[in-house]
Amino acid sequence: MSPLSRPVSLATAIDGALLSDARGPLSVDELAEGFAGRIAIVIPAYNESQNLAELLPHMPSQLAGVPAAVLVVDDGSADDTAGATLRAGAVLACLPENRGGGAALRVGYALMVQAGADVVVTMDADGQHRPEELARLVEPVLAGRAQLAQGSRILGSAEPGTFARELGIDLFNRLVRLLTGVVVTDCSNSFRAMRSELLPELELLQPQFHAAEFLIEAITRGFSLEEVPVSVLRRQHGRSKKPATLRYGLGFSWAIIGAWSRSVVRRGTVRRGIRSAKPWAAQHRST
Ligand SMILES: Nc1nc2c(ncn2[C@@H]2O[C@H](COP(=O)(O)OP(=O)(O)OP(=O)(O)O)[C@@H](O)[C@H]2O)c(=O)[nH]1
Ligand SMILES: [Mg+2]
Repeated sequence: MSPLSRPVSLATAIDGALLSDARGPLSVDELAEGFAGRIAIVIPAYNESQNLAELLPHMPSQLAGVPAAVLVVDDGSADDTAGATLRAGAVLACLPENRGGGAALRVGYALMVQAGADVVVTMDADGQHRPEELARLVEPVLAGRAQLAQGSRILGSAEPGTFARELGIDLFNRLVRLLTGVVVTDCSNSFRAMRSELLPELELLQPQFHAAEFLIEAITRGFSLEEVPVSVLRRQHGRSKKPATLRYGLGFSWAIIGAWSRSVVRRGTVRRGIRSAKPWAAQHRST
């Protein structure tokens, strides 16, 4: 059977994602060939063709001797994000309509858990995260010191941003620390690496303001965390997908409070012997 005529029916099972690589459509089972036992680098991308064309050729094929492979999740880009992904030899998950970066990441997590990836790394498509730092980022996870390695521009470096952005990062970190009692220095940074076993345990709901929700879920469920110094550069091309400052600030704060409130309710229900639901994981298992 030619690769182009391979069935895609299984691929549509996970949130309608259509999977492909440079050879043609892939099924979820075939995805395992490229990702099982490996480090999966999951990149959500919305209208990032120019950035991906520059970023993807620099992605490593192994980190500390462990093979690595890239999955780009594109939901409804109007540009050639899909073509840039496939031309660079990465695997593409395409969603029929735009759902937000958090929703795109959940599809990536579900696919990588199903494909049997060992470690999942998330990074941005816009060139703000450096492929050269991936090895340093995954090191605590590969060494078994932490289940989640969180990149921190505060411990590392950041190209100067707007005052509002820097103030926001500081306030969000303080809020996470106040609510969870854990010191994190860069809760809005989605450059992170994790053991894939942790993913089905998390209740992730945010379509857009997902970075801190993920962290709070991991912390409040007792997963071990280590921060790693990383650089955050300026976006290379195109425009930020973030909403205006005030809406972003409110949305992000609400996401933090929401994730923390759920953890408080969960602690109560677990004490009473009731298991909490895990929407995306349950959906993923039922497919
Ligand atoms: N698939 C998908 N990816 C998205 C969506 N929104 C944002 N992203 C990706 O998520 C990553 C981060 O998005 P950005 O808009 O750059 O947000 P940011 O890096 O936090 O903000 P800036 O510092 O302003 O660039 C990029 O790779 C985006 O392409 C979306 O709706 N769908
Ligand atoms: Mg960005």
